[in-house]
Amino acid sequence: MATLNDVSQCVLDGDLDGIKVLVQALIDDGTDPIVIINDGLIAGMNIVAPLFKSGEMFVPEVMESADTMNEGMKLVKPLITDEDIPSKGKIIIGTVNGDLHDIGKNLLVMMMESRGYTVIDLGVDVKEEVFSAAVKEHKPNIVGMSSLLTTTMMKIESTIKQLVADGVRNQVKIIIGGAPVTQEFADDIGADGYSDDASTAVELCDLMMSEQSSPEELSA
Ligand code: B1M
Repeated sequence: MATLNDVSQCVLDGDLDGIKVLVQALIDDGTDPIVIINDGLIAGMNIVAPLFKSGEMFVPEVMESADTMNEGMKLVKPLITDEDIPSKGKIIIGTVNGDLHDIGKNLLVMMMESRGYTVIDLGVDVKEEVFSAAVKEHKPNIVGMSSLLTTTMMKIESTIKQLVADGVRNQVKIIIGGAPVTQEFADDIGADGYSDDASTAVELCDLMMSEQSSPEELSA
């Protein structure tokens, strides 16, 4: 008989075929879909994150695990309503203006989603005003910006300036990352947080959300 531990292990192994069989078996056995998500699928990704951080898993393996989790989610999602899984918070993510690199950003998106965040991925080459319009429209808790080029790093700063000019800077926390970005740079340009890898970025968001009493307070 399939168990929740088998599901977690399957996510860890990135076993796309196995996950469908296991999740369907648990559904057929009458296991609560929310339990399958929290104690099977997400629990599996929670094992992946520290292994990636410690260098015991690499980018392609983490992506396979995230794909496997998503494959399992496809089976359980129709059985639940959105209200059944409260979002941990909303985050807008994009690679900044002029920059087309998205592998690290996509990894971050997958890890954020697997940790229960609602993620709005704006993609690559995201202009300053597009970030700002998205903040106004979606009212996220956090904005994440990725830059991989020394030539586009300053677009993070110009995006922050755009948010200030449009009066929405204080409604969000801002985290930044990408190969050329440093904590010192983040401090200089007035970002709220910096991380050099995707799993620490998720931990940083968890910390920011725990410090944030309520979205209403941030937007006050
Ligand atoms: Co480009 N590229 N690239 N490239 N590329 C680099 C970045 C480069 C360092 C290579 C080199 O010369 N050694 C160099 C930049 C030099 C510099 O600015 N100092 C470079 C260059 C020059 C260029 C072009 C200008 C080349 C050219 O055309 N002459 C061009 C620019 C295009 C553009 O963006 N306008 C270009 C193009 C490309 C490809 C399209 C071919 C491809 C991108 C494909 C894609 O992303 N879909 C590409 C690639 C693949 C790379 C390298 C080889 C790998 C980047 C990568 O995906 N790493 C890269 C060299 C390198 O980094 N070793 C290079 C894996 C990924 C998981 O890591 O994105 O760093 P990374 O993400 C990490 C952390 O940084 C962090 O988490 C991730 C890990 O957990 N992180 C965040 C990332 N974003 C975060 C956001 C956060 C928090 C953490 O909060 C919001």
